[in-house]
Amino acid sequence: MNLSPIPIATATTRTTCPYCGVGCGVTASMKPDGGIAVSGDTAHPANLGRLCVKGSALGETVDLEGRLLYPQVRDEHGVMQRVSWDAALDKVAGKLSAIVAEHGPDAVALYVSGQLLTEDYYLANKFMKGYIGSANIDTNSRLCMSSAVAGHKRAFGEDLVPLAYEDLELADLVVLVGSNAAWCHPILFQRIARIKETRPHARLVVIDPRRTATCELADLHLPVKAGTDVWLFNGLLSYLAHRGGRDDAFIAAHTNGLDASLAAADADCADPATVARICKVELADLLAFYALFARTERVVTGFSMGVNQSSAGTDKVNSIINCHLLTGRIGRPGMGPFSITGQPNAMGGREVGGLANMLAAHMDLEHALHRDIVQGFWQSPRIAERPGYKAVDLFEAIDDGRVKAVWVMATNPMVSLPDADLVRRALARCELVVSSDVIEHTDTNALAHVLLPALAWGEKDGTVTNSERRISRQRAFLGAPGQARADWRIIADVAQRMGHDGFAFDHPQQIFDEHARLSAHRNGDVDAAQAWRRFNLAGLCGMTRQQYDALAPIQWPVLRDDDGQVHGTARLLQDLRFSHADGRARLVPTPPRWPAHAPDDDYPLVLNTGRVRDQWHTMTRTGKSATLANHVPEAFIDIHPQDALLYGVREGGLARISSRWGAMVARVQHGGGIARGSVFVPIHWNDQWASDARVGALVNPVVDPVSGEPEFKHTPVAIEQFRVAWHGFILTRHALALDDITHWTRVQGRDFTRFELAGRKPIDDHGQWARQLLGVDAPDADWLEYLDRSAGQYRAVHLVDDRIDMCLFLSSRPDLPSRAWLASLFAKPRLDEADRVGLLVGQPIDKGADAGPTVCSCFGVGRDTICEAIRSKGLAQVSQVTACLKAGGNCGSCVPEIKKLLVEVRAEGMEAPPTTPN
Ligand SMILES: Nc1nc2c(c(=O)[nH]1)N[C@H]1C(S)=C(S)[C@@H](COP(=O)(O)OP(=O)(O)OC[C@H]3O[C@@H](n4cnc5c(=O)[nH]c(N)nc54)[C@H](O)[C@@H]3O)O[C@H]1N2
Ligand SMILES: Nc1nc2c(c(=O)[nH]1)N[C@H]1C(S)=C(S)[C@@H](COP(=O)(O)OP(=O)(O)OC[C@H]3O[C@@H](n4cnc5c(=O)[nH]c(N)nc54)[C@H](O)[C@@H]3O)O[C@H]1N2
Ligand code: SF4
Ligand SMILES: [Mo]
Repeated sequence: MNLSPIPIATATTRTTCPYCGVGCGVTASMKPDGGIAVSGDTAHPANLGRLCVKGSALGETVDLEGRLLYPQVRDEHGVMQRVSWDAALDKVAGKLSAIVAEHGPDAVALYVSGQLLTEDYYLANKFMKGYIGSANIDTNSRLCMSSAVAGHKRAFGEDLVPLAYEDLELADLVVLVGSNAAWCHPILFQRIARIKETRPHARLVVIDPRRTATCELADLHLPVKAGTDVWLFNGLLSYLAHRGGRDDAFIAAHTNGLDASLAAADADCADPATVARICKVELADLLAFYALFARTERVVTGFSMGVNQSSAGTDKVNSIINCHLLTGRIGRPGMGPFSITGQPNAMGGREVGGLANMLAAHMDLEHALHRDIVQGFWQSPRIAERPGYKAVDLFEAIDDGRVKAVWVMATNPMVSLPDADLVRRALARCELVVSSDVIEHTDTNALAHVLLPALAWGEKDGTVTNSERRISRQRAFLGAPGQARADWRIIADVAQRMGHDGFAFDHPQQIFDEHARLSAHRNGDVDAAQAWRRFNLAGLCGMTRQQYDALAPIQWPVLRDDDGQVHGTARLLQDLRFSHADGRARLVPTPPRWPAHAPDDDYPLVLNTGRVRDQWHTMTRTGKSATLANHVPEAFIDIHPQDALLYGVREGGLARISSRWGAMVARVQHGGGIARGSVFVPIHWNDQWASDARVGALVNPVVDPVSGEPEFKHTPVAIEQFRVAWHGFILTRHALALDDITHWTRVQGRDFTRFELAGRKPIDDHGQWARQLLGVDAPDADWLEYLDRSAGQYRAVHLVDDRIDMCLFLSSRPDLPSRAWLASLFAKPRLDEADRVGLLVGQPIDKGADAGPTVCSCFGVGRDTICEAIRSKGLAQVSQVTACLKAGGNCGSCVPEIKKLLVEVRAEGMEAPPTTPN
């Protein structure tokens, strides 16, 4: 089968990156070899032409390998069978109708995603709330942005992100709380980094329990004890109120709630020494931060998952916003609280009301007038009247049978929800599990009864909204592969089969128009004062298809002035009119409280989970790219060296961590800037990529009481050595069955797949074992092998026509040869004698042939190459490294790491730093 994407556009197409909430503009065009060339769109205001490494590697992820291309239904033997669209849609519609008829609308649910386009999202929400008549639609944004949404609603009366990216450049102080923006929002972070070059007085403070790449450029890093942010910001509120910085005129004219909030803050946090002790930061550093905040007018406080994903997430958000309200630092250039959104359309989902406790267009489910407005506009037969299940509750309701059917769209809950083993059990019990996805084999799809193939990025067409409320078009430049259909169309197909009108669309522009009209519907009417909302797309109503296709990125609210001119809004709240009925903002009392579960003797460490630079979530798309696999090739458990000693685990070896909910195995590493008492594990790896590295299985399912967002960053765990008899790895051009191997992990290479292995069962006959595993049985095969039984080392190589076909290395210890060097042999059309000798010796014969683990993914520059250049050429600055090796010269995501290497090489007296095997 041809796995190339199908071009439909001849010219360059301007579209938007499908990964993070920065929302960078991308241009895509065909390369002469049939591949897709992707570059940054210089005209897009979010990135002005820059892309991070994930965006730059998009072209590597659009092939059809692994794609879900046809509808499938599980047969009575549990085997997936390809079926026609009619059969699949009839099955979904028929079964949903039957369950609703028998058990009522609340017995079915949709679980959707911030990776849907606004048009898809709008329709899913309309289908569920207006036609099925239940609010059982929740989204993975519950796991991500819901604390920010709840915090905004409490403070502002509406879910508003007041500022624009430009405000970060106008700020004199940027505070990043629980955000590793250098890795997770790289282009935004580079905008911050560049201000420091042009305005050296500007300051960056990072508040994170880990010393992340983001801290490399910070003037001050406060390594707070996990979960203590509310103490820190209550302490700041108290400091500002009593020692200077408060804006009494603003407080009197525009806020409520000061007294109660200040009383709550003063009660526990008035004394900085106490706060410093609780937060485990140096008192001098804390006071330096408080004083800097107090004296700097233009402050932006950016926050992300270290804030939201907490059992006190909403209070963390409000404790931050309180400080901006007390100082009146909102609605003006260069200042304000700034929720940094994760997914490409986290914001679009909020606009259409995709959460189980919201209605469409920023209206409230629990408000009778709002329900009337929405139902009247939709002319729908019903409207949900009470909130549905939030994500974690939803899967519990599936587990105990209250919900009997779930349709999952564009998310992978088997990996990304807390207590993920419960999710497995729930889905296995559920009468009907439908999954709309673009990839065939995912952990969630393995449990689905019906798989519906959706169009992927590059094929789909619609709009997304980024962190600064900017609506941008995603445009198709590839044709629909196989029988894949747009998500909105699949929803409309099912709705219509269930007998619902209101879904007769044949282009996303019509859906966008309906969404825009609803946002303006009775918005600001005198007889509907309680339905006034900032979210308004009046200026985008009635666009023609051509206008929609040509839509330039624009920030909402989008209004039309008296001359008919359409204009967006860069900065909100300049008029200081908040969306509460009295027009005022609220300071919210946030009495501090500890995370739900504290470590104890059985589970003495705190598990913190998050992202690495070059992977996206459950790796269904980024996992395909060899460029992106290099930076962090396998899952790891980052632990402080002293804790490693204490618990008997060793860097480079395997360890098992377990919690009351589940367990996983990964490689131990140091160097992630982690404090004692905690471990950090990336969220990305799952059953498609490793035998046992799904961290969601361990995460406690405790949620924030207001937002329902899970406590992803704080689960008590235990760690122990994972004992094995041998370690090994394979690089191969072929598929492999590894069912009998104790532990494995898979890494995408450019011309091969790499497997890291470890086994419990000792191997007797290495040669026979290796030939069987690799499937090399021909007696005349070009097979080289070497065994040193006493050292416990074995190496085997299979060549075909002098070209390397596969190689396997085993050792009783995890001290195996460099994979980077072996990978380079796969690019060679034939191996020479030196390569063959090197293979058997287990290291390159030429000095310098080993680049080490990749630091710069854009130019493929390894750590050893960089360290060697620093040493031999006496380099002292990142710019010199870039001039010499190009590293760091494209997307810039690796600049913090190069900086660190410069320091380390010099500090260690010309020794390269140790790392895990690459
Ligand atoms: N490379 C990459 N980029 C991404 C994504 C991806 O998968 N890969 N996903 C996108 C999505 S959906 C999201 S939501 C964003 C997430 O972006 P971020 O929120 O920046 O990323 P995380 O790594 O989840 O967590 C951020 C930091 O919170 C810290 N933290 C943990 N506990 C606490 C605490 O109690 N207090 C404080 N102050 N900090 C704490 C962690 O140590 C971590 O460094 O990234 C987006 N961008
Ligand atoms: N332990 C831990 N867990 C976490 C987090 C954490 O920090 N720690 N973070 C949470 C956060 S913030 C988030 S956002 C979630 C993300 O978690 P998920 O949403 O589960 O992760 P993804 O891998 O992005 O899943 C997207 C799925 O949709 C598919 N897909 C891609 N494009 C399309 C499309 O156009 N249409 C359809 N129908 N399918 C598509 C992909 O193949 C993939 O299977 O993880 C959450 N889980
Ligand atoms: S920062 Fe990177 S991942 Fe995020 S939108 Fe831009 S290019 Fe895409
Ligand atoms: Mo997210």
